[in-house]
Amino acid sequence: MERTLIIAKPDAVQRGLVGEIIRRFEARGLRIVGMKFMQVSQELAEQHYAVHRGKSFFEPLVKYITSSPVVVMALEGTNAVAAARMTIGATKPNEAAAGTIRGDFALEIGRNLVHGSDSVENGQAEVSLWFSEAELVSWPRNNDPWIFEG
Ligand code: IDP
Ligand code: MG
Repeated sequence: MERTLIIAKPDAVQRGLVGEIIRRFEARGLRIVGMKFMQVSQELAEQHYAVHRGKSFFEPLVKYITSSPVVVMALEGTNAVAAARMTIGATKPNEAAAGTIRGDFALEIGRNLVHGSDSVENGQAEVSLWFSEAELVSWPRNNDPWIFEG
């Protein structure tokens, strides 16, 4: 089953939007297989955002994600990566559609509330970066047959 890594970033935690964010992914049908509240280290932030190293926003981005605690989740489901990205909305909140998390709750790119993996490959890699095997739970959900056809 496809997996994606979701982070409710520091602004989401500080603004009390964690429940609202989790609610949207749960309602979508994605199955939670890992979740934790944590302070992100400089090292983990730099690893997670390694692809952006050298860009003008890299340092502010690392500062943002390490500025205050986050809630990180591993979610599973059919097309989990693409579905979660649609639920999150465009990177620039001013371009994010109404009805998406960013489109409903955010205004600026540097305070865009949520991270979601951007490819199936990165979904697997990011879940492995943020969670140990022992922190991930594979479980059958009672309503799976009403969400997953196959
Ligand atoms: P994504 O989070 O929608 O996948 P990415 O392009 O991967 O977007 O960028 C990672 C994060 O870096 C964004 O969510 C945003 O917080 C921040 N970011 C990206 N581009 C900029 C920018 O031009 N200015 C400030 N922050 C940016
Ligand atoms: Mg990205």
